[in-house]
Amino acid sequence: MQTSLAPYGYTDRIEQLYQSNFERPCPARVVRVDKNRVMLATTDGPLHVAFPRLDEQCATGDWVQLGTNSENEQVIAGVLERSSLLARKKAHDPLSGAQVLAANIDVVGVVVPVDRPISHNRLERTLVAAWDSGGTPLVILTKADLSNGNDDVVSQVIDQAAGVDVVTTSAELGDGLEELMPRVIPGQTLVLLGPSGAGKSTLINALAGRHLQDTGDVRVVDGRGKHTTTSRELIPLPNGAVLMDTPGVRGFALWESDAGMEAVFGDIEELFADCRFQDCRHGPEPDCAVQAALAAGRLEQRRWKSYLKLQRELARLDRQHDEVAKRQYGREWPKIVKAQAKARRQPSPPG
Ligand SMILES: Nc1nc2c(ncn2[C@@H]2O[C@H](COP(=O)(O)OP(=O)(O)OP(=O)(O)O)[C@@H](O)[C@H]2O)c(=O)[nH]1
Ligand SMILES: [Mg+2]
Ligand SMILES: [Zn+2]
Repeated sequence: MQTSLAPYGYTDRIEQLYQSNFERPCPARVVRVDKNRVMLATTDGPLHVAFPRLDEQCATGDWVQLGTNSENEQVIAGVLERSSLLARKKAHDPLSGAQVLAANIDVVGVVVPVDRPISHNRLERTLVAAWDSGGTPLVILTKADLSNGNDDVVSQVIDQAAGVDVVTTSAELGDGLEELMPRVIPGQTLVLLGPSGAGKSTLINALAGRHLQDTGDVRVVDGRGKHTTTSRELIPLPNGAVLMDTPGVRGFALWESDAGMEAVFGDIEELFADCRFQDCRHGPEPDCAVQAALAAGRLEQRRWKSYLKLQRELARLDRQHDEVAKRQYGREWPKIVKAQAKARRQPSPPG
């Protein structure tokens, strides 16, 4: 096997993927995407290339095929099929589509700092997106040394994580690192997601055992805080695992969700089967299982509201997709809708 890319997660599986797609594989992994150029890890070391003009754009973590253009410059000639993809809706632009945050990640670390009140809404959203990415979510509590012995925070998070493993760390004290490390085995990629100042870069430095990423005090200048990390970047660890540092995100607007909503809110969706009416809207209808659970305190008001809000957001997105497709396909649109509906009715192939 080609080993010089091993620190960036080049495994037998990736090698086979290249061999089945290209006659002459020329592998590289996207380490960072800047405004006009992309930094790659190649078999000959780091390489900067222009942002590719492909139908499909590349993201940090992508495996790409290198080629040359007519001027004999090295370029990205193709993007390999992704094993997982973390995306969110682009901010401030309702129709602009998805922003791909990271590709080919095995573990999605949802970083929750315990030095401030937990944002349940953010945690839920990030968990939904993590499930939908195809990676395995892992909740990482940070700054445990600043929690004032507040076990409440930890138990609240465990409660909300709905079966996702929770690891408590303090980069300051070096606590929890030996618990975290076995979660990312050699060849795997772990992305860290969380608010600015959560300690993502500090944790990466602690895991790497040296200062690789700049870290910074949390300064609230304009209510937006100050982001120390400004781009998503792959960082190889000595044990052969790969970490991805990301800039703190303020919000996490969902893109598409199916498995994610079910994983995080499955207990709520199960209740629907017990409502008297199949089309119950879970309001004033008689014998509504949701209202009964709320009244009995078996379902938290906050979680129910949060669920409804995310569903509305996803429904709005669906309508927007439809609008865009309508414009794109014009009169072909009704046919496409029918074909899609038919495809959905058909059982998916085994495997
Ligand atoms: N006490 C304590 N402070 C920590 C710990 N981890 C991080 N910090 C501090 O928290 C601040 C922010 O840490 P960063 O690692 O820069 O946070 P970040 O999540 O990378 O932030 P962005 O890059 O802006 O997204 C720094 O001043 C760190 O020294 C910890 O475990 N304990
Ligand atoms: Mg950072
Ligand atoms: Zn109901």
